[in-house]
Amino acid sequence: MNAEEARKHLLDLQNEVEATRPKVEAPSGWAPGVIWEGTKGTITTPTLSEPPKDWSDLLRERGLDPDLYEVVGDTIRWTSYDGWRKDAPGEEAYSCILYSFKAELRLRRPKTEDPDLVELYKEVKKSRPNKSINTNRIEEERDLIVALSDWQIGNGDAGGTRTQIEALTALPDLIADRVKQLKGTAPVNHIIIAGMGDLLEGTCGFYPSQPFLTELDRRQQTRVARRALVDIATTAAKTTPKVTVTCAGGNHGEHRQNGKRHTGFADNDDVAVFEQLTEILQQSPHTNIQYRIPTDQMAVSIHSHGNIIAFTHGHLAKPQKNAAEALWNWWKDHTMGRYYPGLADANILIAGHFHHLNIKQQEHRTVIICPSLTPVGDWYSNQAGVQTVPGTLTLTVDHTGWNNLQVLK
Ligand SMILES: [Mn+2]
Repeated sequence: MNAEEARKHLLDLQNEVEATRPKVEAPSGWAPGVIWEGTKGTITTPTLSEPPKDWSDLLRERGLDPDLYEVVGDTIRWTSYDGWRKDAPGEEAYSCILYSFKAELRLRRPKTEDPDLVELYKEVKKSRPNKSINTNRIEEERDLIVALSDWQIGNGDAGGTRTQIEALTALPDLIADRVKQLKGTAPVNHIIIAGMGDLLEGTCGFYPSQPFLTELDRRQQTRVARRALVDIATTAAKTTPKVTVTCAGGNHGEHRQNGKRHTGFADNDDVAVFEQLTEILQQSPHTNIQYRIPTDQMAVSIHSHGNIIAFTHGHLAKPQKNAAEALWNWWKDHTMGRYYPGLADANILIAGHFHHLNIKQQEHRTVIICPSLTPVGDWYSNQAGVQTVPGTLTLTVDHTGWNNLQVLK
C-alpha cells in the first residue's frame, strides 16, 4: 500500500468508527475528558453503550499511560440517557440507552520487590553476637529491694492478726533464701528495705466499720510491726554486707479526726515505727545498716547502680481505673514541679496502697505497685468482687535497671 492508499484506508476506518459511534450529547457535567490535580484526578468517558471492561484504552485515548495511572475501582459513577446508535456503517440507527462513566484517577504505587523475609531473618540471626545463655557466675554487684507494703496489722479481715503475724514471721527466712538463690548467678551486696506505708491498720477515721473490725489498738499494732521490722532488718544485715532502711508514710499512718488528717504530714505512724527501728538497730551490733527516714516528704529516693529508685505510698495519686496509671500521672505532675528531691529524675517508682501487683513501663521509666502482705478481705471483696494475690515484692537493681522481680510468700 502506498502512502496515498494508506491515508485513504485510515480515513475509511475513521469514518467507519464515526458512523457507528452513538450519537447524542452527554448530560451537563459529564463532558468526556480528564481533570488532573497534582496527585489525583477524574476521568469521564465518552458516551458508551456498555460499561468499560478495561479502562486502559480509555486512559490511553486521553494520553495517560495505564502503567502509571489507574482508576480507583470503588469510585466509578455512571449516568444513563436515551440516544441512537448504528451497529455498522450504512445500517439503520435505532434508539438505545447510553452511558457515561466517571471515576477517580490516581498514580499507581511504584512496584517494589517483596523483601525476602526468610533470607533477612537468616542474615540478621547470623550477624548477631553470640549471646548464648551464660551459666557462669557474673561478678557484677546488684541491690535487692524488699518492699514492705500494706501490712495493715490489726485489721480483722482476711484472717486478721494471726494471718498477718504468720506472714511476717515467715518473711526473714524468705528474704535470706532469695538472696541465696540470687547469689547463684550474681552477688547481692546491698539490701534496700523500704516501708511502703499502711503497715498499721489504725483504729478509726478511715471507714465507718473500722473500729468494729480492728482487733488491736495502736500500741499493739506498733508492737507487732516493730518486732517484725527488727527481725527483717537484722536478718538482712546478717545476709549482705550493706543494708539501707527507708520508708514512706501511708494514709493509715495519718492521725485522723472525723475522717480527716488533723496533724501534719510528718506525724505518720508508718514513719514513726521506722524511727523506732532506727533507734533500736543503732544500739545493735549491726553497723552495716544505713537509714533514710523522711521528715514530712511523702516520697523518698535512693541511688542504686546508676538508677534512681523513688518510693511513695500511693494514696496521694488521683484514683484511676488502673493503679499504675494513677501513679504514672502523679509522677508526671511531680516531674514537672520537682517538689520531692529525686522523684523527677527517678527511673523506677515503687508504690503500695492498691494491694495488688501492677507494673507500667514506658519511656525508660517503670512504676511498680506492690501487693499487700495478706489478701484483701470481705470489706473490699464485697464491693469490688475481687480477691488479690498477696506477698512481698522483691526485685534486683543493677546497671541495666530492674530485674528478678519475685513476690515472696
Ligand atoms: Mn493506703
